[in-house]
Amino acid sequence: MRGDPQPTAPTGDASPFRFAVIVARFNAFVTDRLRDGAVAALREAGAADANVQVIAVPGAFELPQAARAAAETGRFDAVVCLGCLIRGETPHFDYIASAAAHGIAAAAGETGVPMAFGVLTTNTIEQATARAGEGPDNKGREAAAAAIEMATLYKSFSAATPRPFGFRG
Ligand code: DLZ
Repeated sequence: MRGDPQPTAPTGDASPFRFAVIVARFNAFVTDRLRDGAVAALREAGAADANVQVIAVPGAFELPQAARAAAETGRFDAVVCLGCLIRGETPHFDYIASAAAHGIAAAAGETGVPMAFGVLTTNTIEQATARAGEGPDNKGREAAAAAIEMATLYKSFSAATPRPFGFRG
């Protein structure tokens, strides 16, 4: 039997953080809803509107470029990347999906700014819209929750007192 695929960690308090929400316009009928879910989740977790900047890019291929550029400004504690690829509709689905996933992971690793992956890769339009509805199953919401959790984690690292290697006290 399949386990619960939803993240189990608490969303946490978004109020100390600044977020970039980067949204691909391609398949906007889905990505607009992912964006709305992400922004709603950030607000509900306490993020001020002034601390949530929504940035549009043409398609999922451009998400890593914009995510990296946003992170390099130093103005964001976390980046939420949102897009939608539908296999039957997208001839180079695998190339774009791979470029987006690897590019976002690389940008997060190299900039030190956490980035959440809210890019749908589905076989059908129905599967995509089912993951972008109102409510907790919206993958934009899930990506926002991941961004809050990671921003909180990174903050805890910077607040931690360094200890010598091997210290056990
Ligand atoms: C070109 C293209 C195609 C065919 N399909 C999608 C898609 O399903 N989802 C998406 O976000 N973007 C798609 N794109 C656009 C590319 O991501 C990119 O914007 C263009 O190739 C320009 O670089």
